[in-house]
Amino acid sequence: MIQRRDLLTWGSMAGASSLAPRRANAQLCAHEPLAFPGSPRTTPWLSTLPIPPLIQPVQRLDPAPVPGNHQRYSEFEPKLFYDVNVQAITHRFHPELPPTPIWGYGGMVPGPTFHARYGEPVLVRFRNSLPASHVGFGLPSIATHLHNGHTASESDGYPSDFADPGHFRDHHYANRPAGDDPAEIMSTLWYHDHREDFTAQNVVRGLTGFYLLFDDLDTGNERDTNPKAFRLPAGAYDVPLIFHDRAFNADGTMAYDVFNTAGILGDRYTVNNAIQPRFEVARRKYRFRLLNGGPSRFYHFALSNGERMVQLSNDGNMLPHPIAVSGVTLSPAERADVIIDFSNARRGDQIFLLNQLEQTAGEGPTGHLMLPGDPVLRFDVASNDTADPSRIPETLRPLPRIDMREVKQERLWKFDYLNSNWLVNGKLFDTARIDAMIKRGSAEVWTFRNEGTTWSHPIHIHFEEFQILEFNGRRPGPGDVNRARKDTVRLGPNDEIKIFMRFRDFLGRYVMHCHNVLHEDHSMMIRWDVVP
Ligand SMILES: [Cu+2]
Repeated sequence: MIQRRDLLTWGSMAGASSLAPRRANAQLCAHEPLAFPGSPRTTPWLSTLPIPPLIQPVQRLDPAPVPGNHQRYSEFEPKLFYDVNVQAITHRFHPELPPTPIWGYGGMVPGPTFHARYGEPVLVRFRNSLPASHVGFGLPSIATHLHNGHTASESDGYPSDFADPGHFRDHHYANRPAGDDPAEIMSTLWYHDHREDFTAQNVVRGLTGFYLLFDDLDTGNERDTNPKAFRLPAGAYDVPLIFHDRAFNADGTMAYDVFNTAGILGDRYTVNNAIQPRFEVARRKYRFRLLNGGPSRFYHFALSNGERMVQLSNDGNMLPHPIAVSGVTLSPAERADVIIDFSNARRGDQIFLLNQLEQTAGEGPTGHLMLPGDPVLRFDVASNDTADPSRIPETLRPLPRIDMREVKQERLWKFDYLNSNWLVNGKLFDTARIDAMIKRGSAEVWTFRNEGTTWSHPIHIHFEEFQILEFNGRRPGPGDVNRARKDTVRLGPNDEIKIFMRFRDFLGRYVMHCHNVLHEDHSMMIRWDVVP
């Protein structure tokens, strides 16, 4: 008999599709009710998948940026400047729903996608043009975090570094690997709001976007003639997908429960902020960048035709080698780049991307798989064939070495709940209290322990990636997708995870927090500082 706990541990999801169906009556083409009942009816597959446009740089920023506000500015002098105006607009999540008020970077949801390159530092100005008189959920005050950029503290979107309406904040992204180590190069990042106490509301209001990094191996060119280039599917075949579950009021406006401090589950799945869209695909390979945008739902993604996907990365980090998987589990903020190959599909086939992970209101995922699962996105296999010069390399990026002699400090972080608050080591977050002082140039071992019994906490550390030393006493083995660099790790009930990380390059304050953003806001977060 399969125990519930077994399903919550890493790696076991891969074989879990052989479980007996829990909901044998689930219909792939019908609307599946989720945990937040009451959204108006929507017909699935009416919308085509929206693809956020690429952001374009501007010639100059006015007023000019102040180099003295940034660490190592002249060393990583920005080559490109971007101006992102954060605006209140309306958006249609579905053709059968009326436009509803949202906030968008550049006035769109998701915000525009960055294509950034290593060795090409950029400066991004986020301007707050939100209405100061806003009514409803969300606070018109922004702190933008590039998750998980290797970013100087003052550009990292520290929760109290916010800009109110009429103000802006400049973010300097060096686009330089941690410790100048090529093994630390990242690929799929995203930017989102991190305003103290209001991250959940502002993210649900729409403040998210993709930031994709390229380098000499992952070049974004599938016809690259450099023999070392990965030549992964690129251009129109490299598709970012952000998943949310949302709820709507009877009048079609977005719903939110400001009194919920545990976790909000919507009854409509959106992909790139369209409810259950369809996407026409050619019979070839695609790179999909899967991102769980939250706020609180966990997913296990699988394909309705039973085909496997090839997982390239875990969070923003390439694996040492690609791994064929039957499904991908993502907690809020986790990412996975996967290859889906449609070359064996028949013209006219409809293939569904399914969420199979069961989660009920007020709790984390149960660990049970719903079979066949909730259809989230429909792939329509097109009638015309397209050339496919892309490939899946055998080797991606080696893992950075772990040298335990560099470890100067071990720390234990206990995650628990008391009286509507979510605590770390028994404390609420305080922007002014330093919970860990870390010497630059050192490494540390941290242990995360979940002392709760119902919620899984996706624990996210800013700035530096970590590697899992032990998951409940067991080291991830070769072929395990969690033998990887990570920036967010799912800490299930009673789980204990031990990680290794280095602290390099920049000084200042950062945070570690639960990325169920309702827990983050109430107030499961700590401050840690890198000091000389
Ligand atoms: Cu949590």
